[in-house]
Amino acid sequence: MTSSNDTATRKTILSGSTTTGNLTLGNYIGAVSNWKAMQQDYDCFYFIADLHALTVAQDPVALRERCMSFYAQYIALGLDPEENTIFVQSHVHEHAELTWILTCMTPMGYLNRMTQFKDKSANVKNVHAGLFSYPVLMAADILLYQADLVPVGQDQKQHLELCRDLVGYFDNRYGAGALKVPEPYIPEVGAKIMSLTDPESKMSKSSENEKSYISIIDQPKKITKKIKSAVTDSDTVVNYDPENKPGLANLLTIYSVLSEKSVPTLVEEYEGRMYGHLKGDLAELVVSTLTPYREKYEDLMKHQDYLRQLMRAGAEKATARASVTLADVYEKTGLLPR
Ligand code: AQP
Repeated sequence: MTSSNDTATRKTILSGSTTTGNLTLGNYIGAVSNWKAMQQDYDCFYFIADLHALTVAQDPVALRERCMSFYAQYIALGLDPEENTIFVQSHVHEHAELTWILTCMTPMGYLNRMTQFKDKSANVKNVHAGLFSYPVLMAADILLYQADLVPVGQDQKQHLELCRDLVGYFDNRYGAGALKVPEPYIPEVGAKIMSLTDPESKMSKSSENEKSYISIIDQPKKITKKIKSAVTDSDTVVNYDPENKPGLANLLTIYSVLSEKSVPTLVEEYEGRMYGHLKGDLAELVVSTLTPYREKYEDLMKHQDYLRQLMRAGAEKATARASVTLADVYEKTGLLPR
């Protein structure tokens, strides 16, 4: 008899977040809360994408500290290291190795068409090859674990398509069987959370303007200040109009997701009241949602030996799966075994 908890029959899901800052409320709503919901039903691989962080210049000391902090944030938010495989990307050297094999099969023209590259390189003075070819690293991340499903937002669809095509290129040249074609997974609940200072752009953890995002480990005072000073419009009527009132629409979206009340219900509740009332109540809601996570995080950070132990166990579990895929790829590619 099999149950939904049987690893052998569960589909594999892979996802990760880049260590370019602390996880934001956007990462929590758009990604981690869905990852949590999936951990009972899928064989989940959640990783800390530190190699991806290197696509832009990083201070080595800050990067190392952030990696540990990120791991604690994953666990504090409720990802279960027993139930899932939670690991640091650079601890599994197979990621870099498979990337090289796949890079040697990726047409330059394909990477040139990536809209994310155009966006990410637009304001960068010296664009490096890593920023250009990181979708190949992303493909290796997915393919190493024989992932069936990959949660993707609109902005990542092109990258998943490349990954699927790379399996085809590999199979054509070397024969099928080593790599599995992944499918996109569109979460049932998902919202794109926008910047608090520029509601036309996504809330991003690497933003230079700290007021634009809420970090999941921000102190209550900071959260309240950021929400109260969030950019809205000069109107006073609370209604949902993303085109003309993107700032207010963003606050209503956050409120709706965290309170599990629909946006129309909230609009009705705030009829005849000012934006300030809504901001005050939302600040309280965000603080009460994030406080238990922050407290757990602060406690975990006092036990770094324990975190290291979890990290090592995660790396071992991940390597067990990744090394089998890589060995198969090396064999098919014609590399001489050691
Ligand atoms: N604002 C957001 N709203 C909803 N979902 C979001 N995600 C990120 N920002 C939002 C989702 O979080 C997952 C992990 O993303 P990531 O950390 O690898 O990279 P990202 O999408 O580029 O996130 P950031 O915070 O904007 O990072 P930086 O600043 O480094 O570029 C993904 O599933 C993403 O959709």
